[in-house]
Formats: sequence, C-alpha cells, structure tokens
Amino acid sequence: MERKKAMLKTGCLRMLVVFMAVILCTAPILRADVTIPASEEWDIDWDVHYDIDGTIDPTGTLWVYGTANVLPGAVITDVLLVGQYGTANIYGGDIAPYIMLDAYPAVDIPLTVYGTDFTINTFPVGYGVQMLYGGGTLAGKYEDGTSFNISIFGNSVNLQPPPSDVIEVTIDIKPGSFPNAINLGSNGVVPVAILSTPDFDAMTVDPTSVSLAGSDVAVRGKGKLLAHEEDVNGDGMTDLIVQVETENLDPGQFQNGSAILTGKTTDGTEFTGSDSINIVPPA
Ligand SMILES: [Ca+2]
Ligand SMILES: [Ca+2]
Repeated sequence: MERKKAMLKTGCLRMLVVFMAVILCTAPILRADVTIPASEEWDIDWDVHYDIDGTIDPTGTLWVYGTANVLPGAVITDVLLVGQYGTANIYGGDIAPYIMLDAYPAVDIPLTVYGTDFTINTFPVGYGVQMLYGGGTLAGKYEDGTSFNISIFGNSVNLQPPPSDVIEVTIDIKPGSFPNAINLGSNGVVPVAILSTPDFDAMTVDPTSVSLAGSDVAVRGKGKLLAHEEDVNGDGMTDLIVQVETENLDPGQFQNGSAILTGKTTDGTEFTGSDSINIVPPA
C-alpha cells in the first residue's frame, strides 16, 4: 500500500517535471511570435523569428490587431494572421505559407497588397478589390521585383499598384503673406511658389503638370501659362511661381485646412507639397 502510494507520488512528480519541461521549452517559442496591438501601426521589415533572448523560433507568426505594414526584408515563416478590426498592407517581404483573415462572423478585413502582375488562382487580375469567397492563391511581383505566391484565407483582397516615389516639395501659397486668405468667389488667380532647395530644383518643374486642389495653372492670351521664375524667398535659389484659377479650387480636396499641390518634373518625377489655406467669405 505504502509502496503503491510512493509510486503514485513519483508518477505525479515525473508528470509534473515533464509538464514543467514542456512549459519551459514552449515559453520562448510563444514569445517569438509577434502581436501588433489594436490602435498601433508597425512597419515590419525584420524577421518575425526575432527574439530578444536570442531564441530562434522556426515558425514565427505575426498576429495583427492594429495595422501591419509589411515591407521588403520582412520574414514571416508561419502565418500572417489579421484579426477583426486589424489592417494589413503588404509592400514586400517573405510571407509563407499563408495569410489568414480571421474574423467571426466573416467580415472583409482590409488587406491591401501593392505590386504588379497579379494573378488569383493563376488567373490574371487587375487592380481594385478582388473577391476571394473564402480563399485563393495570390501571386504577383512586389515593387522591388520580388515574386510572391501567398495563400489567402479570407473573403477579399485589395490589389494596388506600388506607391511610386513621390518627392515632397515646399510650397508657399501667396508667397510672403500669411495667413493664406482666399475668397473662392473671386475670379482671380492664386499665386503659389514652388521653392527650390539643395535637393530640389524648381526649374525642373513642368508647369503644365501642376495642380493645386484640382485647379491647374491658369492660361492667358495665346495659351501662355501664368508661371515665372523668381527667387521669392531670397535664399539665392530661383523658385517657380505659378498662378492657379481661384474658382477652380476644390475645397473638397483640402486636407486639414491645407491645399495639396501635385505635379511632375520634366523627367516625369512626381512631387507633392501642401500649404495652409484660409477661406474667407466674399467681401
Ligand atoms: Ca503664404
Ligand atoms: Ca528661393
């Protein structure tokens, strides 16, 4: 009897030791998975195996409850799992073997993949939201030319062209004055300076491509664009001043009280800039 009890005790102890060993072995692996909490946005351009203890997890899972921007250099060896209310933007990296859009009841979780040459289940597809009805295999190329082939378990995926390298430039609406008060009802033009910097030569701007909040550069007389060169801020670098039609400004395109200017240089490089705008009622 005593002997049986002792054996039972030893058995329990042995099981406890095994159990503890399993937990101790398991703990670092659990830590190697990465979770992006809700309301946080992370850029992932590293190996999800990464562990501060130096433990290598052969199956790194990225759990996304906030926003994940998966960039070239990212390595996710197991699953990219996007929870309900999560968002994933895929620009590059190595995701294998699959993306799981995990929501009950099934809702469309925002998953956007940026690239070219997309196919779903080997059929070529264009840009925009593509329905998967539960799943499909998405293949294509990322902006850096890397080919990818990912299984997606979910209902839809938004396919978009790679974000082109748009240069940020400095502009000054109504150069030299502030605030930049504009009466949308006036039939005039609004001067906007595109400033040169050591990194950007405003002389390379193609004025025909410039637009401020939907309004192009004004044309007068025999097709003459209202644009001229002048060092408007006196820093020794010549700037480009364009005049856009006031009545064509679209307030719907203002963002947080700023008007956005877009354009291209003569070699086709896209640029954008913004400056505050203060709409005033007609006098
Ligand atoms: Ca100004
Ligand atoms: Ca200047």
